[in-house]
This record gives sequence, C-alpha cells and structure tokens, in this order.
Amino acid sequence: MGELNIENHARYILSVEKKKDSFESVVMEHLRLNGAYWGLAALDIMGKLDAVDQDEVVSWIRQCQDESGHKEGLQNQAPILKVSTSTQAIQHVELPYGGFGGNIGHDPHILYTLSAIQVLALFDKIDVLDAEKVSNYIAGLQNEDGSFSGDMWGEVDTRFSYIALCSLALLHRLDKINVEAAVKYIVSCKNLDGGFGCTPGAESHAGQIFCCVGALAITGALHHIDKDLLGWWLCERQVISGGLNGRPEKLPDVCYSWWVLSSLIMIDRVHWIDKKKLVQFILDCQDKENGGISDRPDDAVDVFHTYFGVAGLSLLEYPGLKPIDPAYALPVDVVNRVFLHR
Ligand code: GRG
Repeated sequence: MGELNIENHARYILSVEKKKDSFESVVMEHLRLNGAYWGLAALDIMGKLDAVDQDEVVSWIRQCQDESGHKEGLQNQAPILKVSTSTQAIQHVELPYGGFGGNIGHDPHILYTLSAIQVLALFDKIDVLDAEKVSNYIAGLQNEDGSFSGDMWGEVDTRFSYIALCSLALLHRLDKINVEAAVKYIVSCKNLDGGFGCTPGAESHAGQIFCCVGALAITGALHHIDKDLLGWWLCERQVISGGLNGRPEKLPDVCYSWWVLSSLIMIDRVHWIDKKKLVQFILDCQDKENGGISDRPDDAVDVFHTYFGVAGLSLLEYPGLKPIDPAYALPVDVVNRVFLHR
C-alpha cells in the first residue's frame, strides 16, 4: 500500500493559492472562501497550517463580509418569497447585514458565512467577528417551517439547515433561532430508506445525509435516526474498488469518504465498512508526483477532493494526521478550543 504524501499535498494546496491565473483559481474565484476552508483545513489536519500567513487570510476574510450596516433593525425576520403576480418575477428578501460572500464584493450567502467562521476558528480568530451581527444574518434566513434559505433569494435545502446550526453553534448563538422547528424540518426530510434528501420527499443522497445527521448531532437530536436502517444504506455505498459512492448505481468519489464516513461515525456504524479498502482507494487517488487528490484514480486533482481525501483518512485514523470532528468538519483540537476552553 502506498503512503499519504503529506509534503506534496501541502505544496500543491499552497501553490493553487499562488497561481492566480490557473484554471483552478479562475473557476474558484466566486467560491474562494469555500476553497480557503478546504485548503486550510486540509493543511491543519496535515500539521502544515504554519506555512500560511494568517494575518493576510484574516484580513481578506473580513473584506468578504457584507457590512453596510444600514439595516440593523431587520433582525430575526423570516424571509418570505414574494412572487409578483404581474411579472412572475421572484423578489428577494431583505436581510440583516453581516453575512459573507465567496470573495470580496460578492453577495453574501450562508455557505460562505460558515466557511468564514470555520477558517477563523482554525486560526483561533473567531473573536474578530461581531458574532451578534453574523448570527442575526443567519437567523434571518430561517423560515416559518423551520427550514433555512441559503440567501436573500430564498432557495431552501437541508445543506442550509446544517450550515445555520453549525455556524450558530460555533458562535455560541443557537438561541437566536427556533432549534425545535429546525430539527422538525430536518426530520421531515427523512426517507423510508433511512436517508435524507434536500427537501421533504427528495431522494436520499450521502451529502444531504451528512448535513442532516450533522445537524441532528449538533442539536443533540440523533434519536430521530433509525441507525441500523441508515447505517445499512450508508455501508452499501462501498463499491468493489473500496471507494464510496453518494447514492445507488453511481461511481465512487473520494469526497464521499467524508460525507458517508462522518455520518457512519456519528451513528456508531463505521465498523460496517471495510476501512482498509477505503484507505487504499483514497491513496490510489493521489498525484504522487505533484501532490493533490482526485475524485477517482488517475483523474485530475483539485483542492476539494484533496481536502475530503485527507479528512476521510483522518476519520480512518491514518497515522500522522490530526483527528477531525465528524459533525463540525474541523480538527478536534479546534472544536475543543471553541467549546471547552472559552
Ligand atoms: C462543512 C464539510 C462542510 C460542508 C458544508 C455545503 C455542505 C455543508 C454540504 C454539501 C453536501 C453535499 C450535497 C455534498 C455532495 C457534493 C457532491 C459531490 C455532489 C455531486 O452530486 P451528483 O449528483 O453526484 O453530481 P453523484 O455522485 O450522485 O453522481
């Protein structure tokens, strides 16, 4: 079995950031904050976060925040999709300021808001945030049925429920929202196969399952899950190569090493998969020469798969990697710093 080439992967992640004109940098321009989370979390798990200029990153993150600050009064206002009957145009909802965009000058979205909080947590810098302001933005995205919209345009998805709960927990502001309604909405997305989809009745998918199981773990509501039924569905994601897919009949992909494995750990069923074969699959997806991990062996590498490959190996207790928390998707020492050593 080959080994994880930590040095090359760290060099690869750092090089993507420097090559501003590369294909990868250009296509990631609009989601750079999300990319920063993947890259920096991977570096931290590999013990290489010191190679990054944290002041530069923190200063850039602060510039990604939407903080015109004129609408402080709009707190906890549930967004309502207003459809104009004359034009059928969907109107946006007014929200408090304080969310983060994917890059400087981009519109705020709950996804990048979580990435900002996570990256600041990696650097032990959550305190630079005005937690009240950021949590008001997130709370403003909760709908009456307990679900969350991603931004002012109103799209609803269980991804956003997870992101809201994870962000508010990290900010110690879960009291800003109706947690009971949030849990009820997530449970309404549970399917007969034990899995979860993005909205009620939608197909079970490993990515959405991570979000729902993670959200229920964060809120202490895992009792809503039929662990044997879901564990069975999740362990059936392992295919002959040892890799995991995200739903039946699909190809394996390194990123499901995170979405599936973290869910199995949270419901205490990780021993139902062949860990050794999964480690081998992830190692086979490395570009041993230039660093980076791809979705499947011999494909092109990217930062997303590099992160989820390294994070998956961390969950598999691969030697030399920091342990990662399956619910918060952050190194365990970072989560402990946020919750235990306040
Ligand atoms: C902090 C780790 C973390 C996450 C934040 C954004 C988010 C919350 C979760 C995303 C969960 C999700 C839906 C993951 C799946 C991503 C993915 C590879 C989707 C591909 O879907 P398809 O249908 O692929 O194109 P398949 O594999 O089904 O063919």
